[in-house]
Parts: sequence; C-alpha cells; structure tokens
Amino acid sequence: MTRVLSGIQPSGAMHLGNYFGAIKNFVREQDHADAFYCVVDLHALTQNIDPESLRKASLDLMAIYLASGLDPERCTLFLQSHVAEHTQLAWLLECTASMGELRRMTQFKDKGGDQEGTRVGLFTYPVLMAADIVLYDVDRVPVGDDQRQHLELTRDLAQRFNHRFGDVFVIPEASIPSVGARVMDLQEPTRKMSKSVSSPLGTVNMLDDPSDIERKIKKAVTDTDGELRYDPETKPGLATLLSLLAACERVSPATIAQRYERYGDLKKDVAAALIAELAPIQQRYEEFRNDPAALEAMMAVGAQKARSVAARTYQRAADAIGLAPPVSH
Ligand code: AQP
Repeated sequence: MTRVLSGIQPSGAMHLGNYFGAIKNFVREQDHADAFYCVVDLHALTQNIDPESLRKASLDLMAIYLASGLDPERCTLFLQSHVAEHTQLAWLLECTASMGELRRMTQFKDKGGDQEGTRVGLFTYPVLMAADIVLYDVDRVPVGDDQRQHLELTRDLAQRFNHRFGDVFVIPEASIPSVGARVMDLQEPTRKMSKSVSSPLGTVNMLDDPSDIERKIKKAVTDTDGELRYDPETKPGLATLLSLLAACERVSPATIAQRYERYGDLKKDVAAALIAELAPIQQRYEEFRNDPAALEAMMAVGAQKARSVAARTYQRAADAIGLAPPVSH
C-alpha cells in the first residue's frame, strides 16, 4: 500500500488555502493509502508565537483535523514534537544540504529572507520538512502548490543521501490537487491566502461564522469589465472566486464560469457553498475541542504508532552515515 504523509503548522487560524490545498485531500487519501498526518508544531517555532498560544494552537489544529473527517482508526494522527526522530534526522539532512539551495527557497525569501535578524530556523525549516517526510518511507505528499519547491528539495536531499550512503530513503512525490491547489487572497488575488501575512478581509478562516464569510466574499476584489470568464492572468479576483466554488463542487473553474452572467450572483453562490461546506466541520470542531483529554489521549496513541516507523528509518540513516550504534551494558 502506498504511504502518504503531510502536516500543517499550528501557527494561526486555518484558512481556505489550508482546507482546499491540504486538509480536504488528507481526508480523501486516508481511505486509499497508509496515511500519516501531523501537526508540525516545531515548524511554528520559526515564527513569533508565545508558549501558551502554541500549546493551544496545536490542540485547535488537531480538533480541525478530526472535525474535517480525519479518523484515527483510518490514519495516524500525531504531534511532530512527540517524535524526537524528526529533529534527529533533520540534523543528518542539514549536513547534506547546502546554503545555496536553501537560500533559493521562495518561502524563505517571502518571509523575510537573508537578513541579520532572520532566524536560522526559518532558513533551515525546509530541511526539517524533508526529515518529516522521508522518516516515514513516504510515496506521496498531499500539499498545496506552494510546497512544490520544498518537495523538490526533499527529493534532492534524499537522493543525495542515498547516492552517498546507500539506499536509505524512499523518494517521495508531491500530490497536488487539481482544484484548490493555490487559493488566493480575496483582497490581493495575486498573493496566496496565508496565515502569517495578515489580511483579515482577504482570508476566510475555516471557523469564520456565516456572516463573516458572506461579508468577505461580498467585498472580494474583482474587476470592472463585467465579463464573466476564468482567466487568472488578467482577472485574478474573479478567478479566485470561481476556483473556490470549483473546489467545493470538484469541477473546473471554467465550467463554473459558464453558469454565470453577473458577479453578484456568483458571489452569493460562493458564500453559500463555503458556508455549507464549513458548517458541519465547525459544529464537530466544538465537540472535539471541548474534550482536550480525549484529544491528548488520541495524540499519544498516534505518536506511538509514528515513532515505531520513524525510529527504524532514523536508525537506518544513522548506521549508513557512520554513527556508532548505542551499546547497552
Ligand atoms: N493559499 C493556499 N492555497 C493552497 N494551499 C495552501 N496551503 C497553505 N496556503 C495555501 C497548504 O496548507 C498546508 C499547510 O501549510 P502550513 O501552514 O504548514 O504552511 P504554509 O504553506 O506556509 O501555510 P500558510 O497558511 O501560508 O502559513 P504561513 O503564512 O505561516 O506560511 C500546505 O500543504 C500548504 O501547501
């Protein structure tokens, strides 16, 4: 059976990009593959987040996973920091990576890049992401389009390691959805919707209430020529709205465009479809979030399952690179 793994940072409210680009596909994959999904809390440390908020955000995100339909009976759900092999393997891979290839990462450049005060963790986190993936002998990684470059880096590092030290890692492929792969900001539709770039009106969060969703969609930037067609280059605002409805209905945005003549009608239907898509998730979220002890117990079981795979891969890599095994007396 193929194995898949993916994760999301608990660094802010989950938005439609996280949902359509990642979570919705996680749910689909859990019935077709041996699926591992984590809350990548170590990645959140690359940003300013206070300890209490981070602990809370990790549980919030786990509750979002469950509310969206991930089922611990059908996949392995865990917190990244509960499996120490992620950071152990990241070090071995950091010693395989070069400054030049990490400097080329566009997300690093977008988030501040090469400046005196930039955290080293922001620079090296794509290597930690590579470790997250290869640790589980993963075949496919369901992610949004923005992660394509990080996946390429993961493949390069794994191939380089294998070339030098023997066949240690499975080389993973990115699995990018055909619709919803890049959800754009509603106010600046040439920029991806994102947690860290604050754009309250341009970002629809998974837990937004219906009136907020309606307001944000109504105020979404379009254009003035009034011609309803799907053209991301010249009509990015309209393309964003068409793509959102397309992602709800799982059809192409161009097909959706044929149905409408007026922007206002399209906006009404986009808002209604999003509200209908998110309502059951929001309701289940409250139920899961109100029982933190159950969430923690579920995460403990997941971590144990994850560790049993991760420990074997890490040991294989450590042996191959020449680290002497610990001997018990
Ligand atoms: N706008 C997006 N469209 C489609 N997919 C997206 N993803 C994120 N934004 C979009 C996908 O969500 C998953 C989790 O990403 P992450 O939170 O670990 O980091 P990220 O990609 O950096 O997400 P954000 O929201 O943009 O966070 P910040 O602002 O902190 O960087 C990934 O699969 C990603 O592809």
